[in-house]
Amino acid sequence: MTTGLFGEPVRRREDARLVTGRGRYLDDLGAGALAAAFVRSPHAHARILDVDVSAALDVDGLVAVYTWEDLPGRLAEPLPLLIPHPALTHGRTAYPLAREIVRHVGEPVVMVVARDRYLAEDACALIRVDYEILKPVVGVEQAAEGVNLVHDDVPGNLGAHLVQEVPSPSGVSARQAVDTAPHRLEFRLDIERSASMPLEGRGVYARWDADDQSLRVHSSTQTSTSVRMAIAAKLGLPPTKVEVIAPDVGGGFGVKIVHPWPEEVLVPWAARLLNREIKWAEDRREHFVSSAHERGQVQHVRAGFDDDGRLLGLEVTILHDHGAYTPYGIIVPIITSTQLLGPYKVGAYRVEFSSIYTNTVQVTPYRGAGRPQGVFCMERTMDKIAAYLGKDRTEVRAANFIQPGEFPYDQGLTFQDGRPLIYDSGDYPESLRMLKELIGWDDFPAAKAAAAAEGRRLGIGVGCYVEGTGVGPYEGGHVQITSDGRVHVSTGLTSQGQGHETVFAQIAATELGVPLEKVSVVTGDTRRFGYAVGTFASRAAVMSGNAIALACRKVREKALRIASEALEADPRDLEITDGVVHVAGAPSASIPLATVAVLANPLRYAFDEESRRATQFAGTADPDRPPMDEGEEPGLEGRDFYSPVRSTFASGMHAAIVETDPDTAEIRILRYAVVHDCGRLINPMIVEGQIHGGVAQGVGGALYEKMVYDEHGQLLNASFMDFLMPYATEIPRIETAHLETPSPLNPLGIKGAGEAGVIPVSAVVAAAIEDAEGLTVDRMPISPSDLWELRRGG
Ligand code: MCN
Repeated sequence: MTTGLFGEPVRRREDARLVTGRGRYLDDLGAGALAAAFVRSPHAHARILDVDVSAALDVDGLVAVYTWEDLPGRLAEPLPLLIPHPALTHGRTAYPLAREIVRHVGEPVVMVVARDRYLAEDACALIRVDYEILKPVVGVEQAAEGVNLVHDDVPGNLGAHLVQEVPSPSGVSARQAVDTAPHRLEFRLDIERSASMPLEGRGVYARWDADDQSLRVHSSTQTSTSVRMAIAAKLGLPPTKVEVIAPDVGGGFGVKIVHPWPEEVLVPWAARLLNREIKWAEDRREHFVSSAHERGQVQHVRAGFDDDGRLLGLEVTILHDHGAYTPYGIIVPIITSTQLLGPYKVGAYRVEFSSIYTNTVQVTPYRGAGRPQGVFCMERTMDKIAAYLGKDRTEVRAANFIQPGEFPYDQGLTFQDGRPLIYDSGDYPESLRMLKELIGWDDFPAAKAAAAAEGRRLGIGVGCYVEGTGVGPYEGGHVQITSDGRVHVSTGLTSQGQGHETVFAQIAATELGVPLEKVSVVTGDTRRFGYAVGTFASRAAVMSGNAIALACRKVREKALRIASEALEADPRDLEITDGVVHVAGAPSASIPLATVAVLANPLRYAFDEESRRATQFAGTADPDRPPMDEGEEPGLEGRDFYSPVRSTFASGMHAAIVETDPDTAEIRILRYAVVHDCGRLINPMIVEGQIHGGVAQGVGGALYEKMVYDEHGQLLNASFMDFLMPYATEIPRIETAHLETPSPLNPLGIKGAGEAGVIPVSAVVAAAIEDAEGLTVDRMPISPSDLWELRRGG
């Protein structure tokens, strides 16, 4: 019986290779290549007066040194602003190498190419850059005062300002609804900066083929096709002369969607100029100070509600710290503001954000992308309402839920892709019921009281979220069945550890009726599939999954058509089982797919006995027909694209039980439970793995991770010695249950799952700490010293 089909918890086939050291990451490639290294700004804000490279020129093994003045044509222009938005009136991006002004510590100023990385770093150390230090702008609230400017031509450091207002059905504004509600609350939330911290940093390796006048670039990227377009545009090459391949990628978590990174265009440019292979692999400090951060926001909330805790009006004002540049536009605060409402119906809603420049590392999306901040806001609101009214926290949430019969549900907002934000399916009351059962919500008060009798402090918290996933515009899949019966699947988006080799194989095996082990999958290689968007926004399963299914259906139809001629049967009576086409109910009337693949090509190469025998079926063809009918193509292959009308909305609910130490304020998560709904599950084990990883990352955001800048714009904790991330020892066993409400929007009924785990964790942990301590927690993360201060009234 065929196993490993859609819905089965198949083990990840890529893991054996990856965990036994056979993965090929960027820095495993190009052993003999020259190395690039960068002189980066030590100042947060400064004018470059002079760059003196003379001492570096004496370094044995130095090949080239470049500053902005050396960059030709479009390479000398600022990097692209990838997602413009009308509200982003003052979008700014960096030059690949700084031109006159540096705007954050870590900005690249000089590029050095040398025989190896040691020599390149030695040369960097000998380059003298004279700076005139300018006033650094640090801290979003000070920056918003606009006394000192990050960009001279951006008054108030205000990059963007956007208001979205959804009045009540009867036309009442959010302000009015809050002002006239029976009860009101106002509060402020502080969310610190964190960052994607893939264990493998960014990296690029480029080779120029002088004969073919083409570039082959390997990049540790989430978006190989976009990197290709960007390199082609910046270097003035036709895209057909640039191939970009994502090798194994050791995590991305958002930071590797930016395209191109300065290094990603500079290294290929120098490779062509010098006609040499060149590689750059980011080190950890570079990752801290020259890639991207996220999360940092200050949020003010006004909420009005009735006696049952129903939200009648909600006003949220967000100050978003955008760092020095906006390569990804204002996507993060847009996501916060539009997905903040979660699974709830709110009478009237108004959200306003200001996106503020500071002399810190730029902001681009990090797993969850603005949603953890939004969920923190909404879930803190729910908890505060419950506390105010003296109600159970789950009861208040349930009072506000969108009900199962109300889908599709239009929140009246515009999603980040410019389309209306309409939830497609879900069952929030059932999720909450399952979660309460899983964590033992109703039994907790007794456990808490028993612990208290022993002098222990336990607390429980809950948090809900809805996540728009599977954003367009499209993704494609190509499927080929070869004459050995193997199935080759390719899709253009890349993989960073999500298990795509396994799940896409499961989809193809199911659609085509072939054993899983017969299917191989290639992702992220523009030589194999040149049209793609990329892996981010929990979109691969929905987008490439459906595209591959559609391509398989085309191939299946062709296979059945060819087999029906061979078997002299109606194609509608045919089935494919274990790679063999047979007449339903008559397994002996059959033909292997391998043979069908041979028949699909009028030029019949048959290398094995079985296929050779099958070629006799050629004799049944009409002698008056050409060997290949008009419109027909040789081979058993096809490709298709999937383009959704709008995003599909996954959802979930988490609960945690924490214990806080009365003496040391240490915070321990004892239990963590998740109910998750990503529609039909392709592989429950992989989804659980994604949720576990996400929750672990969320625990980092809830308890440990923050970028600490001083008033000079120096990042004080730019190393793994100082920037705390949770180890496995800090992560409890994560209990997971799935609810499957299929999406009506796509053929497979799936929704995304890749970011879900991270989204509500800070809200849940804060709520649990509050419950344990009887304090208010309005910040994320919260460390033992923060808790200590809160206890002291700080
Ligand atoms: N899946 C499934 N059934 C569903 C939905 C998803 O079996 N109904 C499977 C998918 O087939 C896929 C995985 O779950 O193997 C995640 O699917 P999806 O939600 O489509 O997310 P993507 O594959 O698009 O991955 C992107 C997402 C994001 S946005 C970040 S950030 C993130 C994440 O994935 N970065 C990761 N998970 C990561 N995991 C690893 N190991 N490394 C990263 O950098």
